[in-house]
Amino acid sequence: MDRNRERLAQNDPDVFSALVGEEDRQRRGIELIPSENYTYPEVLAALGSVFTNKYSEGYPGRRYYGGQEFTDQIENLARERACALFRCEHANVQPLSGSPMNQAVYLAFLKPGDPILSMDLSHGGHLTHGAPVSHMGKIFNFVRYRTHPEEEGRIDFGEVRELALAARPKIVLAGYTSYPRDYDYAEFKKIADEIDAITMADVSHIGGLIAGGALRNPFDYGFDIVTTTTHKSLRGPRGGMVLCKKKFAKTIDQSVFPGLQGGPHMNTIAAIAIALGKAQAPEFSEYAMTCVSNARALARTLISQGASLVTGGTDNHMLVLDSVQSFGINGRVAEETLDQVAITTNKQIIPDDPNPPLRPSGIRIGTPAATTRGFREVEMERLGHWIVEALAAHQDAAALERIRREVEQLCSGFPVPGL
Ligand code: DSN
Repeated sequence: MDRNRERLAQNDPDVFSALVGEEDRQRRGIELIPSENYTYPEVLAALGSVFTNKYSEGYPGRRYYGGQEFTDQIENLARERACALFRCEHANVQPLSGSPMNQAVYLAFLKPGDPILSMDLSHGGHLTHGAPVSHMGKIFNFVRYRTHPEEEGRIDFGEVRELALAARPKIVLAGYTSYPRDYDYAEFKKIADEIDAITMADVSHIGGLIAGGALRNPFDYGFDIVTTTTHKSLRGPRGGMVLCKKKFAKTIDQSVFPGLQGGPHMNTIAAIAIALGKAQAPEFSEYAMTCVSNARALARTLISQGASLVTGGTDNHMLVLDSVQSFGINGRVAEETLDQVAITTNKQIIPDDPNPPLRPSGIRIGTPAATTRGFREVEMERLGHWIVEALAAHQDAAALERIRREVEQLCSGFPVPGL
């Protein structure tokens, strides 16, 4: 045991026992929540480092506190690596996580009441894309596009254009949190150009897949601003980045600090630099491609067993399973059933869901964490069979117990990084 861990065990056994419990949970079962991952041991080391002691308001070379030679080094490194990886001109790596990251962009360009076009939460958009319950949804006038069953659950760009021409939003936002397809950024850009709007993509879920070349990069289609969290498919610490064209750099930087935030979390920025460095290696590209091929293998298995997936499949790392249609159970029951067999997923509303968010009609399933752990198509197929078996037998305690043992047996052959 390392010295700091030993001190924690001795000095705060309550926190230590929860930590050990969580390590055991992560080791025993498999994580299939699409927004989660197992980060690198190096990232864990940086997060627990003395960079957490430091206040660094401002930006490299222009700080409000002394003692910044090493914080400047790591923030510059993170910014340079982000720009190289995403082929962009400027990166702000200070957002504390996804919500402030998106808020900083809105507050940089919009006044209260201004229109912005985004994906409806109930059709796959994120809470921070203007859900009525969010503060941003109350401050700005979010106009929402949706997906359509007659378009196989895809976006209808005719509708996006009509909404854009009618509302004349200042920002056209492409981004999702529960949509298993890639986006056609060229179409969004064409529509935004017609009304002279800023193009913003929130690629939080797929940042790692874009960095690894497995999905389209919005900057290749002329987008102005891309936001991404760093802890999902990018495999870094919990944090956020705003990437943009040079002409927006100053406005974005001022909006993050001093506009919205105070001191950046320098231990997180050190960890972001590490994750971005790892993402520059050729193996990361292989990882990104495997997240996608694993998702396809899982989708094929589920569909072949009669399960119903929103949009009929996946282009990315994520599947949205309609548990009501497939197994006659709501997403909460499905999530709890899979918890019992050591497979972690999350309940999820599906487009035009008649059920409420805490008892929605589906679950989300994703591959980034399982892929990090070394799962390949053969393991995804086994998981697919267990998922179907467990959901179909959700009231059969003996069957669930047997499946749990089988899942744990499989997981024992795939160590969690850092554990
Ligand atoms: N909560 C994240 C997700 O699961 O998609 C997004 O913030």
